[in-house]
Amino acid sequence: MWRKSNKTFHLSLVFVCILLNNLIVSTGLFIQELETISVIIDSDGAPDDVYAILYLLKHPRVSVRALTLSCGVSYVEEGATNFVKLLSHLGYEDIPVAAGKETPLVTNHTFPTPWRQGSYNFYGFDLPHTENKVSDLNASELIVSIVNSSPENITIVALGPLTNVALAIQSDPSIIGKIELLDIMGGAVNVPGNVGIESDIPNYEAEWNFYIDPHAVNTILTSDIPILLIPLDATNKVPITEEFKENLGQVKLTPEADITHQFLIPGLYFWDILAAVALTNIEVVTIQDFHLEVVLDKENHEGETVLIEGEPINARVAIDADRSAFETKFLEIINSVETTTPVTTSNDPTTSPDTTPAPTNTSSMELVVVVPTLGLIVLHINNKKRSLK
Ligand SMILES: [Ca+2]
Repeated sequence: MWRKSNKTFHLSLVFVCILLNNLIVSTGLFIQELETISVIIDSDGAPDDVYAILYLLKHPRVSVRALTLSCGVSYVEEGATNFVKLLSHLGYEDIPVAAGKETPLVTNHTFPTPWRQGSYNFYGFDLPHTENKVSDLNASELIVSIVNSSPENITIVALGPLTNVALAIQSDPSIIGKIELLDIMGGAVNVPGNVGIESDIPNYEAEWNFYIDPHAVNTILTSDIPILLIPLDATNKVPITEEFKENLGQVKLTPEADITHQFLIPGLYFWDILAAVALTNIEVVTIQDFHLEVVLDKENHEGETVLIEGEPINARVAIDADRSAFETKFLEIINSVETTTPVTTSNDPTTSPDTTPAPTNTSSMELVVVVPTLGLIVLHINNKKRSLK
């Protein structure tokens, strides 16, 4: 009798396991939720970079290993200092911040000076003083160090000109094989650029990030790094509206949501944050595979993205975006309330004797899955996170 009951129990257990396995295979849900993406964020310190960074910091599947500052909207030293303060304020002290090269590889292109000067006071966002410092390594050195010492491949999210990433792979080409993905906000493939319409520079073909350092773009496009490109073709579909900002102001529950609300500028676009959300939820964009090149020095076309037919594919390109799906996912993450535990480890090779970057912190989240035949399944997922001050 005992044996029969035991056998029945085991058969039931096998049945449940098969059912769960089929659910996992058919939906991919659990596997997707449990994968962690190890990320270095290379940013040019602009206001829209801020909430892209906050989204990645807050996402339960993303482990941010470092933040590096590229030449771009911010001056690199000011941008790096701003981000050290921001990370300290939010409890992410263990994530190293490094300043990059102040100028592009070859050109003397810059964003308009008044835009750059906003970095002197972090665009009006006041943050408390911190004793934490910018890393002693420069940006490309930190990228190389972290990629080489990481036990798993690293994804780089590039939210500004690609100068730092290009310098990193030029200084150590062996890291190319250890870069899982380079997720780039930049370029304009089948749409006009935004340089000429936002400045007195007569270049109407290039997007700003590609315009600033076309030689860095060329270095990346001619490497073998897997590229996900989020150009203006997709970001034009996600404008920042007064309605979105007003709605966020009414529902914000977290410091990250509050800071995002302060940095949102209606009339502009969700440029960098679309690249961040597409990294975790590719369904918010429509992808086509292309061979892309970039114009280096043709007058008034520097940085123009050129699509070449018949050549090997070198980039997965977002040509459209689902605005509603994007906004929903963005709000879901930036406004999620989680339980957290304190930070205990450091990722900065200049301050930690451990050369293997560890996940930054831990927290737990609950993934609630409704299965008609089994009721609720609640998974507790350990993840890196921070303690909010
Ligand atoms: Ca940016």
